[in-house]
Amino acid sequence: MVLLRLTCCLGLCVAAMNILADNGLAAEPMRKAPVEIIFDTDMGNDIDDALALGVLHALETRGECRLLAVTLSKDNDQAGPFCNAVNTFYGRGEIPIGVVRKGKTPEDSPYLKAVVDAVDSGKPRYPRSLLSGKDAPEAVALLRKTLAGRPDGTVTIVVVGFSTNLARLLDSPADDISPLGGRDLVAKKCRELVMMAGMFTPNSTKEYNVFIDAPAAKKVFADWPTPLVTSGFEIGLAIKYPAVSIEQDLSYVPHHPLFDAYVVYQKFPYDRETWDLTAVLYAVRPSRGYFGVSEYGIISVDDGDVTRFAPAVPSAARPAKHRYLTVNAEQIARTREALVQLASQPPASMGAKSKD
Ligand SMILES: [Ca+2]
Repeated sequence: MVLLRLTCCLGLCVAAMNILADNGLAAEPMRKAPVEIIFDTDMGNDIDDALALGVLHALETRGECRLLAVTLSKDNDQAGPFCNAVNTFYGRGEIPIGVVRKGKTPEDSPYLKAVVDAVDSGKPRYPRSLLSGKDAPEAVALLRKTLAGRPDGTVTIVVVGFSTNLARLLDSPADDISPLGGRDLVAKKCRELVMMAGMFTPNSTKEYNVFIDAPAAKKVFADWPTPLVTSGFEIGLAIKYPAVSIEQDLSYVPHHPLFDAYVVYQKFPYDRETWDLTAVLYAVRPSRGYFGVSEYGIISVDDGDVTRFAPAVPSAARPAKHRYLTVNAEQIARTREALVQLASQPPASMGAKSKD
């Protein structure tokens, strides 16, 4: 009898484990090392970059990721200081910041100004140590230094702007930082690239992060040596961040940099697509079922700067390492809720609990 019950119990356990495995949950232990993240952003062009940085800080506070560096693909001197101010707000002003030189979209951004130039009683509203992008290291040098300093196969790069810095990284030569050229350094140190880029629907058109620097995007899709997952335009489009969360959930402080940025980006109140937020959420929590993932294939950029996905051909010489995210109605609701909770989570110093 005891043996029978034990056998049944084991059977149920196996069944439960199978269910967990089917949901992708058993693949990860309950506690694991934080995901090591480099965040490459065109901060200043759209407000979702700012919320995505807030989400990363919340996930780090929860012990789920570690933000190693922030690199900018928007060539504006306030982009780096804005990121430094947000990092400082969340208690992590020491996170290194690298900036692009001779990059795309140098125009000023009202929301960068709203945070960087904010002054109260003669003092900066949002303290920061980086006063101008001119004082920051160049992005590719910082990418190389950051990768070289980490164990092999550990770093996840999340790019939510143009591929300018990543394309230049691939082409970077051996130097004092590393004896490896950029592509070999990426192959050795990077675990995965997660992008917000492209569009993967039957009537796809060209997408901003791709066409603003199409040669760079083409190079990354053609030459990036690690697995790559991208959140296409249609994913963030389907999941809107609610204005009510900006209006009410960030009021735990008199002044919040994400609030100040959000309300000047467009006429407030407005809901905004979560393009970049979806990429960071997937990068840190790939197995939580927030999204579906396509089969492996090869993504390329056509002559019209539109992304094209080709399923893997088993006999092909080129390995198929590219996937894109999908989302259904249930996932849209659940992912939006997760993003709201994360983007509005206070800094650790204000009482947010770390898992540790
Ligand atoms: Ca962006």
